[in-house]
Amino acid sequence: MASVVSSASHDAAILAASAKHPTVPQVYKYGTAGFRMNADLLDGVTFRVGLLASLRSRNKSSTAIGVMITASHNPAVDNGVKIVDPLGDMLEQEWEQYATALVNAKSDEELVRIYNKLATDQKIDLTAKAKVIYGRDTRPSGHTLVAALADALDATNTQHVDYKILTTPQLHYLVRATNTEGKPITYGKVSEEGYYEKLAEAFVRALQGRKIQGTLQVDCANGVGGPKLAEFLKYVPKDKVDFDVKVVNDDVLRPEVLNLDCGADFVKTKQRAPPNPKPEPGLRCCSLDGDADRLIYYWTDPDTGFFMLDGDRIASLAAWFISELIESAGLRDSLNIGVVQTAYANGGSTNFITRHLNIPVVCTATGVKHLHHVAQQFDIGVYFEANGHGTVLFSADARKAFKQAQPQSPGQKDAMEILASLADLINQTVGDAISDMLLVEAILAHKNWTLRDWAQTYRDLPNRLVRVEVGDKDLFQTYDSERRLSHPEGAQDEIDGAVKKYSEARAFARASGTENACRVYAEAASHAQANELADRVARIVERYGSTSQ
Ligand code: G16
Repeated sequence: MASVVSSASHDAAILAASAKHPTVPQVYKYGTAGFRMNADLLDGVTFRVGLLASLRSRNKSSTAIGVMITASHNPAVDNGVKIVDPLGDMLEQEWEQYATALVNAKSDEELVRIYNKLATDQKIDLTAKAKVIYGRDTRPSGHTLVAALADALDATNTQHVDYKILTTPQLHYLVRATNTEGKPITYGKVSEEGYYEKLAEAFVRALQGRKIQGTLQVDCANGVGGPKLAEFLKYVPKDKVDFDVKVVNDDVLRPEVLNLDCGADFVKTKQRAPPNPKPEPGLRCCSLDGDADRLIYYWTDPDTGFFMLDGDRIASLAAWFISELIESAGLRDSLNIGVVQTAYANGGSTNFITRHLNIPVVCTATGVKHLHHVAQQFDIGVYFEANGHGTVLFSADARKAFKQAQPQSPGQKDAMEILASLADLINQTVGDAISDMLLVEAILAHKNWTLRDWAQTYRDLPNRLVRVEVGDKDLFQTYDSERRLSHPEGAQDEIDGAVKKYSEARAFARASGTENACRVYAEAASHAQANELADRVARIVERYGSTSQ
């Protein structure tokens, strides 16, 4: 009876609140990273995401669910909204379709019907407590979207906490920390400060007194990473670690410069350093993206130009370092390690990891949500997308082994201590550019390597990534972890025909899940061939993507 009464009161409250947050009629889809589009279209979408988040919390025994408002690498005029599950990972995929159904409801009444049907189908008690915590990036549109979200949470009697401006990984951290508070294994203090303290403390332990060489210039894409990195640096104890960081592109007061000619996506897709400030030759540089979950390293050289160390390089560096530590710790027989990549991974990196490091590699569809779940199948799962988005997951068994195994030598003890510190340093919920940057810095310090030393570990195949505007990107459907097109019919045959003309070549096309466009990737034996192949495939995609074809 209680739930009937509650459902009726929910209905009235949702109807009243929803009337203030209409959606603009069009087809919406929960994509690679939630709903992402021009911010003007997102008010009603965000309201409805709030409804779903409240249901999800009640469905998950009243644990806290996260909602992040960000469009990450997209232009400043866009925004986005995505849901974070109780352990800080992305929303379970089955629920993405429920989000899509709620957001596409054609009227407030239909919205309430779908909401109630979902509650009934999932046996959700609408009188149970619900909690949602949320944050947003620096986009001005985030203000009103947060208000729409709060209206949905109030209408559904959901307790909510507004963490205001955060990096995406910080929100993921806070969700897990909230849900593990007071448990035998906690994730960290439930505050932004707790996040900085955890990282800084683990960074000091991971370094074991090793020196970090020279200055690191960090381009923050004029996004939330700028102020948050500056804040983090205050927590690094100067007497223990000499970490000379120059923070650039940290202007969050002019929203229009967000991701403009800077940031990890610019560096990766343009394959060049941000023009401003021009990096000094040889300086160790890295770029974060607009919400600080991607990381790309690079340096410039007067003779050889620009050299980039992307997500594939970070994955191979991390897998190499950690597998050496596992060996030194005497844990090789008890813990397995694997690497997860997507079709964008450079063939050079996959060869290096499988043949030289002898570590298995699994390929998944694009989107960290896919990689994360596969990585969980290993004791140590290293996952990175080539665009610099990724992390390393440690299983409960692995963490236990690092802390409890009895070291037989000082070398084993050191290795176990570093492994234990890495399990704290590396964000266990999602890719985190600040945490990944500390990981890279710690590894380079241990190996006493420059970026040039790191770059020499293997040779990348020349490659090119192209963004292609098409009439209807949804015409492009893929299989085989997005490496092949099933639709439009005939397109894959033409791509295969183009690939055959080049040596050591590979190419694929897929619809983006965060932008209204298709992406084409090509690699081949030379830069000229990779560029030519990418152009050919882009033209095929353009032709098949125009609805008039
Ligand atoms: C998001 C996802 C990433 C994905 C990227 C591009 O990144 O979290 O996993 O690689 O979008 O996806 P797509 O090619 O489908 O547009 P971010 O950093 O924008 O949140």
